[in-house]
Amino acid sequence: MNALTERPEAVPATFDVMRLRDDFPILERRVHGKPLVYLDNAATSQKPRCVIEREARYYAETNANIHRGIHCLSQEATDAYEAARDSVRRFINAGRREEIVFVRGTTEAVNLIAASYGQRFKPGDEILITGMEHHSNIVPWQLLCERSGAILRVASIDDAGELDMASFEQQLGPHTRLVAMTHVSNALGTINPVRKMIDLAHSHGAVVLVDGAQAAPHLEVDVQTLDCDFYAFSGHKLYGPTGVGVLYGKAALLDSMPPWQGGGDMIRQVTFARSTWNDLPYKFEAGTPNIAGGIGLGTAIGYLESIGLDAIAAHEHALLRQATARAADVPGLRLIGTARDKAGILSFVLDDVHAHDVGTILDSEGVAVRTGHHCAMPVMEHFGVPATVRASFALYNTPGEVDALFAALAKVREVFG
Ligand code: 7TS
Repeated sequence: MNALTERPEAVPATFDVMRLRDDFPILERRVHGKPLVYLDNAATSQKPRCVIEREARYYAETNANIHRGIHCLSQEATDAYEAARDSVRRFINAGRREEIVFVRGTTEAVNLIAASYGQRFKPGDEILITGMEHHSNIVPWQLLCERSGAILRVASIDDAGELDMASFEQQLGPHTRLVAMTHVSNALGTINPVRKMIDLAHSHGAVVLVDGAQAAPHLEVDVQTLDCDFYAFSGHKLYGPTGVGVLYGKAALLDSMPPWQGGGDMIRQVTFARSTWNDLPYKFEAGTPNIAGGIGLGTAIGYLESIGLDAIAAHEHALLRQATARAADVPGLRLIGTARDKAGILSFVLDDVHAHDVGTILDSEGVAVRTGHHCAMPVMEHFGVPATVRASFALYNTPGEVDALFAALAKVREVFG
């Protein structure tokens, strides 16, 4: 699958899911005496041994602060951290390494843009988002609107959970300064036609931030082909560590933006009268970062590249097809999110059983899913449900695990009649 066609190819014969599972120590665990069936990957994915070992090795052999020591360990740590930045650059095909800003995660990336780029917003300026955003791509804009007098607009979604393109086009106008949309919806699985949306936004002179939290682990992302201005994602959903993520920004834009946090590393010179800023990307990286996390993210990216995003996308899509077909046979099951282009996310409700009760019974069978509003309350409101059950797939999930999910759902039916 790639960002342009968004159509999965066949799973290549070289993709051996049972062999890949051996890379993930946690998958050997049992939960409540049952084998763990981990289907909560949209919340966070499990970590391959190479990532776990890389972080441990960093602390055991290299640990030092970066960008400041002349001593050997500090230089080695700096080299490893900066090599991870190069891996990220290659992974999303950014043109320059200065365009890769390490942050804590997608949430922090969006807040960075709102705090820094947002300083130029004036009363009457408009920010356009979609009706399927995660709270982290809603609330920072609401805060910015309160500060600046800007107006938040929302393009609606339809009952399949697809973006209403007519609404999107209608909401774009001469006052639209920024468009921020998710690449893949975490609550619905919808893959948005981001390339087209970006082109439309640009034709109205707006800059575009893509929330790639749910896309980067599952689709090939090429920020130059997309021509997005900003792209954000989190390491922990990408088989990497928690507490590290990425903000990609076009160099000219990042250059034009003020820092958002002050402190060490982000300055060139400090006097009590005034300070000047470091070059990109360090201008946006105040203080000691998550060094081990950044290095671990670089390892996770190497791991993903060794398997191939196309193969992963095809495998996950096959699981989604299997699960969607099985869901049709479960009495009272209503799918929430039936877009034509979907990533490996199956969100649903059972007509007479609360999602939390479903989740609890699934957990007792060893099946880990997320239940709730998935930090996308407006999506729940659109579909008129308080919560859904969400199974989300990763590269290590198997057809047998999809069967286990539906066997556990049959238990729910037994309990609730
Ligand atoms: N954007 C989307 C589309 C997300 O799915 C998430 C996290 C975020 C932003 C925020 O990412 P963070 O790493 O900064 O927290 N989504 C979920 C989820 O679906 N279940 O738990 C977290």
